[in-house]
Parts: sequence; structure tokens; C-alpha cells
Amino acid sequence: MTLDEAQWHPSACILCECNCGVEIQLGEDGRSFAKIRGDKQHPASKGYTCNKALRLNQYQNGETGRLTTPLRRGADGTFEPVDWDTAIHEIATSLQQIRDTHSGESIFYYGGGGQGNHLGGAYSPATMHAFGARYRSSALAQEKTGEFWVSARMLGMITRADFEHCEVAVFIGKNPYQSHGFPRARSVLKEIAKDPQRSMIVVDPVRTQTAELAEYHLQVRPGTDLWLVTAMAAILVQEDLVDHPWIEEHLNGYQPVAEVLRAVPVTEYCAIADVPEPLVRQAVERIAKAASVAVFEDLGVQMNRDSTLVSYVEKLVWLLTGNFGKPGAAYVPSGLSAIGRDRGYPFGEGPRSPVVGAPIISGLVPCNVVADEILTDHPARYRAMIVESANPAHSLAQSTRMREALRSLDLLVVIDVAMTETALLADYVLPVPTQFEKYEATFFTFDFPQNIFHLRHPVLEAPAGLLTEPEIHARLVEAAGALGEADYAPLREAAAVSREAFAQAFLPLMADPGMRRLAPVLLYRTLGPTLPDDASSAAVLWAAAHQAAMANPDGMRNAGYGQAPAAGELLFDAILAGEHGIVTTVDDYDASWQRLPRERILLEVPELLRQVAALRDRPAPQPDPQFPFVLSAGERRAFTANTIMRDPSWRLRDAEGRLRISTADAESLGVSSGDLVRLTTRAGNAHVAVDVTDTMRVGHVSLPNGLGLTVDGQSTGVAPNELTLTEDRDEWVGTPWHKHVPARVESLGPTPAWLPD
Ligand SMILES: Nc1nc2c(c(=O)[nH]1)N[C@H]1C(S)=C(S)[C@@H](COP(=O)(O)OP(=O)(O)OC[C@H]3O[C@@H](n4cnc5c(=O)[nH]c(N)nc54)[C@H](O)[C@@H]3O)O[C@H]1N2
Ligand SMILES: Nc1nc2c(c(=O)[nH]1)N[C@H]1C(S)=C(S)[C@@H](COP(=O)(O)OP(=O)(O)OC[C@H]3O[C@@H](n4cnc5c(=O)[nH]c(N)nc54)[C@H](O)[C@@H]3O)O[C@H]1N2
Ligand code: SF4
Ligand SMILES: [Mo]
Repeated sequence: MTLDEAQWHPSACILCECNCGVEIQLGEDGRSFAKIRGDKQHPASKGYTCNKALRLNQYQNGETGRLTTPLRRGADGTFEPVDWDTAIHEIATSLQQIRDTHSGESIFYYGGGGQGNHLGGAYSPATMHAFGARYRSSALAQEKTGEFWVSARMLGMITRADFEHCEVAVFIGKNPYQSHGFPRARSVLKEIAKDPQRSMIVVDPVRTQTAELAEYHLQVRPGTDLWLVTAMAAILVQEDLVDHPWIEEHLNGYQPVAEVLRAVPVTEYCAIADVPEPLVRQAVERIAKAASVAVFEDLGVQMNRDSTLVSYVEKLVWLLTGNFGKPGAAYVPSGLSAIGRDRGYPFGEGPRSPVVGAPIISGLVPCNVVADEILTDHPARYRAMIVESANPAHSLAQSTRMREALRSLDLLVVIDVAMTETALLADYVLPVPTQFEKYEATFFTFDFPQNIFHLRHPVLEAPAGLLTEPEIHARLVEAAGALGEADYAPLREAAAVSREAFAQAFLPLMADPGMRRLAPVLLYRTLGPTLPDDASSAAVLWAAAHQAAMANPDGMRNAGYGQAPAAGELLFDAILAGEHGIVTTVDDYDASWQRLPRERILLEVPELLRQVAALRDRPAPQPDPQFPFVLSAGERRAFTANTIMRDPSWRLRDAEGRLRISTADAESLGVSSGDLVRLTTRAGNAHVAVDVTDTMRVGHVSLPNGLGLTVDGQSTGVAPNELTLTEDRDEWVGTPWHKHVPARVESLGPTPAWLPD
């Protein structure tokens, strides 16, 4: 058989949240990825991939520091291999001791999935419950929690927007040409750019590839988006460009909001943001006259000063113009999980972290307080941590402090494929198969009007000696004595009879809240073994499918699944069989309205509106003479993928991750592309080669994210969080200011060192 005739295995790219469908052909060794192509049968990506997917072999087979056996830290501080039974037994014993001596609440869970793998994390509530753990977090609590909270306050649900069908696309601190965030992003951007009827507005200090395609590039001064976006909302009100009938019909709180916006000095705010006022006005008028507007705010503002306030005012812009619940506008996605759902307590109310008292949004403790929650003698401090599929020693602010916190724990357990920066600090490292060696899926399915789900089947066999995440969770839960044969036997019997019998045996158990938390493992051990092709890991999706059928009856009926409860069963079977991904819901545009918990959307969030009003009295931000540059620490580029891709040879360009700097700044420093500079922040310093470009504003420099990984003792590039501080965070929800780090840049090149005065 030649390679061309070899089998194409459907799977997905795991490097960003889009999870484009791919097909993979294995080489003759049966393990290397010989060829990768976009999967035309995938219902969202439809054959699309970006450049990053084509070299996924580097994740599967590259120099990654792949783990092959469970490891335990020995008395001398080095790792020693241990067998699984020993590892699970010792971890469970240690967690029980911590629970019994202190409280289960001192056991903290972090992670649960990167960009491609959420299936394992879906089992984590069972482990947390088995050991009495209560607090958790993930990367979402350093990016999206501000937006989640604002959405909860205003709409009661999260929203996404329909870029495929919009007349005007607006990107605020978002570079979808590189970072994607919606299906087939580059194609959609190019379609908008070349259509004379449609427009793109980009708010970004950098002339990104997205900005290059835009009709309006508002090249904002870094960190002043609040002034700019407030001016935009104000122009709508002051020029009476708002959609009055729609507001009357759907919104509450227009009057107080309009009053604040009427008082905004637009000229002054545009000057602070350093964007020409006529350009701002043109962009706003374009939004107002469009039949539909889709807006995406992302890390450029969410990891920046005033992020929560910007999220709020950004939503005012599209709500005042009626851009919700219609083609090309914002929508509420269906989905198999509750990612981002928050109760939206008024500020100061609602759950809080035990030591710092930081607000917990969508169930997540702010990432920037995790170290503070550990490095203290407070009795409620976290003493043990389970890290699954995340790399907080690298990805959270102020790595030096995070490492200190992780080292000071009584117990750190890391579940990963590779010896990561976090795993290096662990007491136990538990190795798992890669995302191509097991069933996997994500819950990042936010498409509309047609939503999808993709359960990926294994492409190759896992090496011996590894356990999947669901198996690890099941063993930990059993070692804790929370579940056992007595719980499984009746369900297994029922499962042997029929799914219906299983449902009848299972559902009554769910009346008990503890059992509900343990349900994933219960399903894995009982329904799991009855699933075809060793798909036990997918068992948790059975419950998710039934819940989805109840939550989205119309969308599921339109997608051909009929009515609950049969619809849930049909959906689950379709998920199991649908190797290329399947359509889960086909919504009417009205579905967004039906998904809102309240009939009307609230424009007024009093505590936030007060701060918008108070902006008039706030002085314009001034650079610190000690740190005259603003560093964006962690930009998405053509070859970055968080820390998922550890093999540096994956990067065909920008291998060492250069510091981008404007032509004018490079001239005054006397440096050219490739020269080394010393980059200093309040947290630390690094030596890095510069890339001189006229896409950057004067005074702004940027570093890529995900570099500075250590593989086999070798490190490439700068780890961004060696340069950030945990205290630099949002006043409301604690999200970091990674895109706005005051910095100093000094030449180390052949020319004399330049020092600021
Ligand atoms: N290639 C690639 N794609 C990815 C990822 C990856 O690692 N690599 N990661 C994925 C993940 S986890 C996420 S969360 C998304 C993030 O996706 P994005 O948010 O699009 O990514 P970033 O490049 O971090 O930041 C976006 C933009 O913010 C701009 N910015 C910096 N400062 C400011 C400011 O003061 N104001 C404004 N308005 N903008 C500013 C930057 O110039 C940049 O263009 O990307 C996903 N996609
Ligand atoms: N300064 C700065 N910091 C940032 C950002 C920034 O822009 N600037 N961006 C932030 C953002 S938006 C994000 S999303 C985070 C991302 O940071 P994290 O959430 O910490 O996650 P990743 O870097 O995606 O790392 C995923 C981990 O999963 C492991 N892995 C891969 N496959 C599997 C698997 O099948 N099973 C298991 N168990 N593990 C697996 C990888 O080896 C890796 O260790 O970084 C954040 N940190
Ligand atoms: S990195 Fe590219 S190919 Fe991979 S999922 Fe994202 S957009 Fe698709
Ligand atoms: Mo992210």
C-alpha cells in the first residue's frame, strides 16, 4: 500500500479554540503524521485550516519531553518512576490527610483542558467532590471572567457574534487573522474586506494583519480603550444614532445610561486615546447605519487596564444599535457545557476566594490571586493542588512567585503529556496519552445558527503505561472510597438491558447533589464499557446530550433529533458515531431571546455606570518615566500556540520570538532587527532580539506568548510571565494586565547602551 492509498483518520487541530477538523495520514512507521489536510466533512471548518495545523506532528512526535511513566519526587528531590497503583494510592492518602487535618477546601484544582482537550476535565468534579475540594480555576479566569460577569449582569447569558453574516465586523483588542476565535477566520475576514457592502473596524494599537484588512483602523494608544469605546458609545447617543424602537421593546435602563453618555466630552476622549476624532465618528456612523454588527472583544482589552469597564461599554455599543438576536449580530450559543455561565451578583456579593476574598466568577478563582491564596499562613490557604492539562508555572502572572507558591504546597499533582514547567515542580506527575491517542473533545462549541460537536476518535494507539484522564479520575474517586462496586453493580445491570433501563436506574440517583458531582465517574464505569470502540471516556457526554436536549428543544428538533428524551439519546449516538463532527442544533434567530433568563436586557449596571461617569474626572494615563514603554506580554502570532506546542522546531518563522518595536523607537535606541536589547519591567528583565516594524506604535513593544519553554534543559525565547506581576490586575474581577506592562528597553547591541534619563 502506498501512502496515498493509506487511510485518512479524521481528527481536529488542538492549537486554538476553533478545533478545525483535520484528516491525518500516518507514515509507514504507523506513528508519524505523514500528511495532514483540512477535513471537508467537518461541519464548522469545512476543510479550512490555518498554517499551524499542518505541523501537528511536532506535538505528537516532536521533542516535547513526553512523559512515559508516573513519577514521584523522591527524598533527594529528583523524580523516580512509580507504578500507577502506588501513585494513585499515595496521592489519595495524601489528599485525604490534608482534607482530614485541614479541610477539603484547601485542595485546589487548576486547569481541565487546553484548546483541544476538555473531555478529561469533565471528570474532575467527581475527584473534587471525592476529596471535598471546592475551589478551582483555569485560564478563563485570566481572560474572560470580566466579560462573563458583565454578560451575566446585562443579559444573564454569554454571547458570541455572527461574523459570517454581519455587515460590519468590529474587533477590539483582537487579531483574528492570527488568533482566530470563530470558524474559517482568515477566509471570513477576507470576504468582508473585499465586499464593498461590508466593513471592518479594528481597535488595536498595532497594525495587525486584521487591521490591514480593515476599512477603519482605530490605532488606539495602548491602555486607553475605555476612553475610546466610551466616546464611541457617547457619539451614538449624542448624534441620536441609537435604535429607539428596539430599545423600547427590549432594553431596560436606557435613560440613566444615555444621561451619562450625553455628558461625555468626545473630543477630549478621542485625544486621550490618540485616535483622530473624525475617524472615530465615521466608524460609529458606519456601525449605526449597518443592518447588522458583530463585535468581538479579546485579550487586547481583556488583559488590560479597565478591562471589565471596557467589556461593559463595548456591550452598550452593540445593544444601543439593536445588534442582538438577528442575523449578523450577537447571539446566545447552544452548547454541551455551561462555560462562562455566571449568576451575575452585584459587585461585592456572591462567592469569594477563601484567603484574598476575590470574587469567584463562573466558578473560577481569579488566576492572579492563586499565589496569594497559597503563600500565606492563613488557615484557609490552599495546601494541595491538582493541575490537569495546564501550565500555570508558565501561564500565570509573575512566574517566580507562582513557582514559589507551587513549591510551598504540601502536595502538587500534575496530569500532563509532557514534562512542563509546572510538572517540574510536582510531587507526582501522571502521564496521559496525547490528544491523538484517545477520545477527545472540547466544549468550545459556540457556533450559530448551526452549532456543532466533535468527539474525536483516537488516530493512533497510546503507548503502554499511560492512563487517560477519565481513568485517573475514576481511580482517585475509588481510592477515596467515594464510589465502588456497590454503586456500579445496579447501573451495570441496567446498562446491559438497554439505555432506557439505564436512564431509569441512573436518574433517581441524581436527586442527591453529591451523586450528581460524582456522576461523570459513575457513567464512565457503568455506561462507559457498553459504548462501541472503547469509547468509555465519552460516557460523560450521555448526560450532557440529555441536558442539551432539554435546554434546546427547538434547535435540536430542527437538527433532526426529534424531541426529548429520545432526542438526547439520538444526539449521544450521533456524537459517538460522528468521527468528523456533527451538527447538534440548528437555531432560529429567535433562539437567542428564548435563552435569556429575563425578558428584557439591562443596560444599566449601576456600579459600572458610575465608573463610566467618573471617567471625566480621571486624568489621562501618563507613562512612568522609569518604564517609558508599554509591553504587551504574550501576543498571538503565526507560530504560537500557548504552551501546547513544546517543540521549538515547529516554528517555521520567528523561531526565537522577537520583541516587536516601532521603527522610530528602534532608531532612537540605535538598534536594528536581530539586535539584542535588555527588556526590564518591575518584575524582572530579559535579553531579547528585536524585530523592527512600522506596524507598532511608538512606545509600544510586544512579545509573543508561549515562548520560554524548557525542553530537555534547553529554553527558547522569553517566558512572558517572568515579566509580569500578580498585583497588576483588574479591580473588579482580578484579570491580569498582561497586555499593558510598563517596561524599559535598552540596547545591548554594538552601539553604546541607551539609558532613559
Ligand atoms: N496563533 C495563536 N492563536 C491563538 C492562540 C495562540 O496561542 N496562538 N491562543 C488562543 C487563545 S488561548 C486566546 S485567549 C486567543 C486570544 O486572541 P487575541 O486576543 O486576538 O490575541 P492577542 O494577540 O493576545 O491580543 C490581541 C490584540 O490585542 C492587541 N492589544 C495590545 N494592547 C492593546 C490595547 O491597549 N488596546 C487594544 N484595543 N488592543 C491591544 C494586540 O496588539 C493584539 O493584536 O487566541 C487563541 N488563538
Ligand atoms: N503573559 C501572558 N500570559 C498568558 C497569556 C498572555 O497573553 N500573556 N494568555 C493566557 C491565556 S488566554 C491562556 S488560555 C493561558 C494558557 O495557559 P494554560 O491554561 O496553562 O494552558 P496551555 O499553555 O494551553 O497548556 C496546556 C497544557 O496541556 C498539556 N497537554 C496537551 N495535551 C494534553 C492532554 O491530552 N492531556 C493533558 N492532561 N495535558 C495535555 C500541555 O503539555 C500543556 O502543559 O495562558 C495565559 N497566560
Ligand atoms: S490553530 Fe488554525 S488550524 Fe488549528 S484550530 Fe486554530 S484556526 Fe484551526
Ligand atoms: Mo486563552
